Amino acid sequence: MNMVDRFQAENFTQLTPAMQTAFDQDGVLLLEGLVPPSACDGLRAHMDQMVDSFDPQEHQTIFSTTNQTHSQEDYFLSSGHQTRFFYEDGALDEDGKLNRPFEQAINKVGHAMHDQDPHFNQFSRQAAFHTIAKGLGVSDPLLAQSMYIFKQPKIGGEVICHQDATFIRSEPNSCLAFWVALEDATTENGCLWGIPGGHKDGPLRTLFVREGNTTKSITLDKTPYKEDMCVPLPAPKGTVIVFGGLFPHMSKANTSPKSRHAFTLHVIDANTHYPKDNWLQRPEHMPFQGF
Ligand SMILES: O=C(O)CCC(=O)C(=O)O
Repeated sequence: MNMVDRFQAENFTQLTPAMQTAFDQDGVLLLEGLVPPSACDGLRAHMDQMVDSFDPQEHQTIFSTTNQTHSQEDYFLSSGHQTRFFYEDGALDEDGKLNRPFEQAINKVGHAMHDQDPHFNQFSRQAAFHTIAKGLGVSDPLLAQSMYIFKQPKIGGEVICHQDATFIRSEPNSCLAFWVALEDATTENGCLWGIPGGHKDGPLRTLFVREGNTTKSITLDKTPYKEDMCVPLPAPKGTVIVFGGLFPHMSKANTSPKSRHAFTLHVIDANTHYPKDNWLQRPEHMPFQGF
């Protein structure tokens, strides 16, 4: 198994040549300890409060209209500049009613907390992320998307192998992901997996685009991912996993009794074109902003 290099990054100030080389070769960079435990705990506590103050009725009304699919899609499609709560597959019955307690039903929150919420804003715009983005070639980084992923104990769903440029596409590709372990992510509770070097093994496979009020996937290239080369990327709390838009990665279902909370941030380069058919769009008065 081709394991990827790991770097101790408690006192991170700059990317080292070894980090640059690892990122170029593997397509992924594991920076352990980059985010202090107190900052991870702070973000988790803040999300706890957001969950406590969210009214699940607000979400369920979306499912009570006659055209349920459209309403659900609209809730997603208009989330690019908002803070929206998305459920695990199977957490709602056919009438759109939750079949488990709200706090155990949430899959993720997204996609603009970095602009909407002061705590997330501060976390997302930490100096180290800016330095890393620039160091890895994103000359004028814009923060496009933030997500808080719960990977709930027992029901946290699988994420199949994909490339993030499918969802955050710029021309040319400049998507860079920061995936932050807010608690220990292990093979038991559904850590990330990735294919070292997979970013060089074939082009972007799929596009996920908006078409009117709905979305569709377009196959660009049928080259299969070499999933047998996929390796686990266990990440102790505070680790930041950085990867580009072409890096194939996935995570297995969390069948363990432990949660696996993570925060992700995606940036693109302002010096690229961001197509209008990307699913994630901003209203004109709320453009993507930099660090
Ligand atoms: O956190 C996970 O389990 C998967 C996240 C992921 O693949 C993504 O956000 O692109």
